Amino acid sequence: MRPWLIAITLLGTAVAAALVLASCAGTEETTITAAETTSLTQSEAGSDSTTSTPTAVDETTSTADGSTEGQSLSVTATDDLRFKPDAIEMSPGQQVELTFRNAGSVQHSLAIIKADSELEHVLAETDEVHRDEELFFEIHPLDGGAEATETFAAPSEPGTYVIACLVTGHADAGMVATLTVR
Ligand SMILES: [Cu+2]
Repeated sequence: MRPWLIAITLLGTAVAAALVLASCAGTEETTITAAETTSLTQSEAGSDSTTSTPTAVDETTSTADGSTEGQSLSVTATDDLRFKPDAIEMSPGQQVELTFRNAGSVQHSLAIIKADSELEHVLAETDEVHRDEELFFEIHPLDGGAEATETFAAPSEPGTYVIACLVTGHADAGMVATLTVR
């Protein structure tokens, strides 16, 4: 073998070895990065899900604590006959600014029914005057896309109240939510 051929062969081997080393190192790095990314994603996802729950609790807690302060609430009605959220809280007698938004296309209303009333009784009541006595608060039916904001004092009696849409058939179909006063 001629000296220059040996040199090229050695060089070739060295380059090949270097390439193998480089690719090994590259693979390891990629693996570590992928593992780190995975663990980061998991911890981020974990912290997200743990922070989102306390956030919701915090809102409820802070509003429940601020019994002397006013509270702003927003409730949305949808055409699948649901209120979102389907459970709200108020402190007894607290000033509440309630924004009711109809995100659907048909009419929806929002009524808060007294704790000592049966929902079925209120819905079956044909005498409007008598029925109004059962209602603690009502935002009359809004057209689809409409929004109304009203301020009122929360019930002074702690307990569970029913929020219902009084558009015919809606509450019966499940368009109810819960108001907890405590
Ligand atoms: Cu409705």
